[in-house]
Amino acid sequence: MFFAKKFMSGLIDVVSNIDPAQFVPSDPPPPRRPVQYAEQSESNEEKQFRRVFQQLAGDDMEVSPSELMNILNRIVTKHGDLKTDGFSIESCRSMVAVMDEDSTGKLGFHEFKHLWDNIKKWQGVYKTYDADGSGFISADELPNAFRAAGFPLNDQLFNMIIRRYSDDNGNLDFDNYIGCLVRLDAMCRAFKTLDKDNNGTIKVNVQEWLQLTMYS
Ligand SMILES: [Ca+2]
Ligand SMILES: [Ca+2]
Ligand SMILES: [Ca+2]
Repeated sequence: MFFAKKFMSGLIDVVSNIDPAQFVPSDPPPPRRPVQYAEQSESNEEKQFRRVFQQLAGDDMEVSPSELMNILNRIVTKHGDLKTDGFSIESCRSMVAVMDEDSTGKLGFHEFKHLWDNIKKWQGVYKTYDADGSGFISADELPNAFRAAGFPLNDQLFNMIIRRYSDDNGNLDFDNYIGCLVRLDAMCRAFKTLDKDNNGTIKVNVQEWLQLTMYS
């Protein structure tokens, strides 16, 4: 009886100590609007960002995975305090896929700005929670960093993230950290969209499941 009770409470603990309502994924980018209208209603910050975007994106006005890789790698070389072995094309393809709301295969202005704002925000978290200044987020720094980023996961999920994204010593470098958070954020947003009645459970068919997992 004692065992059963302990087992049950342990089970309930595992089920209930993670509450998707506590996740704070970023807001989705606004829907695509006609360029003329979009430009009229833009804030100064958006106008400035649009000029930078035009230079980065080139003639097609969209950022491809390889363009994203070049942009990010150019930036991290200027930040010596962020340890990284560089953003790989595979990680950039994944980031484009999960941010690509309109399925063009590249990032348009609002998709890119959404990603950019998140990277800036999470870079601040990385610096703050790299408590020993090693340039990496170690396994014991990771839970607080992820909580600060808006994702209060449980130990099981933190350990899974370390297994998947950290190196042999349990250190998460900057590119792996950003790749992981972009994906986590996008998956939480997708979950919230699918969880229409907000009860913490979703029902997906195989088509939806494959769309979600294979284009990511
Ligand atoms: Ca890396
Ligand atoms: Ca797109
Ligand atoms: Ca550290």
